[in-house]
Amino acid sequence: MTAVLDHRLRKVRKCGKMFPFMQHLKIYLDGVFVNEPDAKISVFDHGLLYGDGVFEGIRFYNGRVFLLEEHLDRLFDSAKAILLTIPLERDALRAAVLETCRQNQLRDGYIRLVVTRGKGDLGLNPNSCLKPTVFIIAATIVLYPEKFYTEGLRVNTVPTQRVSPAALSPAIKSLNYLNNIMAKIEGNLYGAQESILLNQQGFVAECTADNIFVIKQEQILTPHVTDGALGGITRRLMFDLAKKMGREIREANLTRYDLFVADEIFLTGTGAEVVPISEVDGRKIGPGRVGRITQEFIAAFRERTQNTGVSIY
Ligand code: PXG
Repeated sequence: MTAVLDHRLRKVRKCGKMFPFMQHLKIYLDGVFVNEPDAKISVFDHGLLYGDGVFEGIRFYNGRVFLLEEHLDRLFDSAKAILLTIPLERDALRAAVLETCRQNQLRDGYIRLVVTRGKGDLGLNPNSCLKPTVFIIAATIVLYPEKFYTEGLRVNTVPTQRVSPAALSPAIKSLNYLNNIMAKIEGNLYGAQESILLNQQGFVAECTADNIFVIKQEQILTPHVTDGALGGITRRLMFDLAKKMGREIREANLTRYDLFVADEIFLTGTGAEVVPISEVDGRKIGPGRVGRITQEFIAAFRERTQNTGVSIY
């Protein structure tokens, strides 16, 4: 083992990037790139103390950042909604995202772009925070195993309701994910692979990090964003892909019953991509294999990821 490691280390020294797993990630932190062990923020940062901040999860495929402008739009909107001024112009932020990918010599992976309220005092008043903290991580992503895409996920609806838009808009992609995490914990307790949240009226909202689509007799339905769904960027892409496929997606109030009797269900998200559902609360969905329309969306999505995006190199 030692011999193998020594051999690898020699190669790393000689070839630099041959074994990137043995090197530290380079993290963008407030304008500079630092090695991951040195990428530290204050324990007084309100992002940590209160979840006061916003973020985006972005994918890059084949050397191109996928739907980057849409993610920047949403980040700036989330920040505006919480009266947080991002301390970089949009062009500079875009450049920082691309440079973070380059610094890590990656062509496929996942970007976490985070803006926190910054360091303040122990009170929750954001006025004590003088400068927002910006950091960007670009890394490889651990995907769902391929069998999830061929066999589908077992999911459960959970007791935790999606936070009401009157309390905190689910459209804001904030650093406070406890609502989603509670739902995830409940799903874990049921042995589910993902959890579906309902809103206070009992309508389906979304999953912990994904939007949901239901197909019944060729009709494709998805909850309204006003039912508590994040305006997912992958969700929006589905409308575009559907149009190209000669299909239509309609927004609707959906109940658990609509899930139980669906012909097909799939989830969409930056992390999960397009992933089929095979079971909801013990009810098998459709014929027990990935449905035909879901397969069409998966194929169209994959094609789009490989052929579009902002070039990194
Ligand atoms: N709903 C919620 C609550 C989300 O957080 C989505 C829907 C899907 O949106 P997009 O724009 O990605 O299609 C999200 C997205 C993670 C992670 O690391 C979470 C998201 C995205 C990327 C990574 O858990 N959330």
